[in-house]
Amino acid sequence: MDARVFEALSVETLPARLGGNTALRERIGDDSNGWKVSEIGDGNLNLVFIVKGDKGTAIVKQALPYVRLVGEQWPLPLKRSFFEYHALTRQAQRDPGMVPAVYFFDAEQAMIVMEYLSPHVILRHALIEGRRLPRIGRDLGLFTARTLFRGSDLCMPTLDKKADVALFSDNGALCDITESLVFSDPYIEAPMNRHTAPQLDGLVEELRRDRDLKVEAQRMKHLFSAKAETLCHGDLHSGSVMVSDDDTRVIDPEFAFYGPISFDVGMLLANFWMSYFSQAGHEQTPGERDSMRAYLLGTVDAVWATFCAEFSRLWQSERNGILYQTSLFEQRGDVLGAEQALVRVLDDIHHEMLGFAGVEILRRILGLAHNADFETIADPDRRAVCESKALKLGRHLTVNRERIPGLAAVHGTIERLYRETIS
Ligand code: SR1
Ligand code: MG
Repeated sequence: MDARVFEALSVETLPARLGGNTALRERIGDDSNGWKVSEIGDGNLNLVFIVKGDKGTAIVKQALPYVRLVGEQWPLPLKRSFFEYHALTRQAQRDPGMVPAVYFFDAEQAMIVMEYLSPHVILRHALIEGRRLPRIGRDLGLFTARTLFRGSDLCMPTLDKKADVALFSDNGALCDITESLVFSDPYIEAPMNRHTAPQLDGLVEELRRDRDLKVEAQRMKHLFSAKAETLCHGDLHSGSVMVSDDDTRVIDPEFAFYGPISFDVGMLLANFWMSYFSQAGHEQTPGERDSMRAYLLGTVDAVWATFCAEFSRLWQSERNGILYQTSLFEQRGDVLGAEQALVRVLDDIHHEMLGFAGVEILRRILGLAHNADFETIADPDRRAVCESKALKLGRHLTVNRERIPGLAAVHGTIERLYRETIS
């Protein structure tokens, strides 16, 4: 690519503009005139091209200088592509094989050339179809434990971690999106908010008048903005995971930032719980998706159990950072002290993660960025029933997170809400 000034790619211009790119040619073949290009971006922000040549296929992802979902009136820095690239390289080191391989990065063009994943599909789409993926609970539990532990002061040399905090602190525009869209806008009449109306009007008004909810949502925002604990993916929902029956990959870490360990885990679990409540809107006959619902709760249990087991393993084998040093515990023969500290750390993560899950659920139904799980339920009455149950769960998790003893209690609440009749 010769132009140093940013220029958005298109299906028509891509072969000519990237025809000289060695990394891409090596992967897909030299004959750029024969490359087949299609644009498949269905996210809120970027262009995503599949480029197929005679030797292979690759993905070209390019940031746009504005929010694609809204338009040019909402400018957004191209530098998010730089943060995505740097997050991908760190995640590839911390949990090898779990993110797409990066072939090339161009900062000026805000463009990443990366591995084409096939026969993978977006996890959210698979769950909407009622497809059960056998590996995701374990794979995502390992991914979150490894990336979040290894990116924190539990493991990293503290000067490296502090330098990385400084590097990622410039991803403020993307944090600002989360700070507004997740933690504040859902609780006021923000101009771009929408909800299923008039069916949910009453409940939405009630939630916006709910003082306890507003206070707790702000406490979650406080944690998000102040607890620079580890390098988070930053947007770990089911649209950021690609799956096949025997492989799981995490994509799109452009929202990467230093934040609480609990943030990614909470966002992820929230998306399984929303999928659970959306299933009733996708079944032809009541109860048809009972086994899918059981699978989703089982997947949440598997993510959390795997996360805890792997985090505990890393606690014992890779706790080389400035926190809870072995010199204070194991090296003085105090193994029980190290275990006690681990229990406290996991306990904090557990309660925080429930709060982050709660606000994620609420914002996907009350705010700007909805999810396809609910949006693809065409009948608004049916959709509203599913959404209102999810809203009640979101409120419960956000407000009561510190008193919820464990996931069994959450799943009891979810099953009760599912059985509840809503007129
Ligand atoms: C304006 S961006 C809206 C949402 O899309 C991204 O995937 C993030 O979840 C963000 O909140
Ligand atoms: Mg994304």
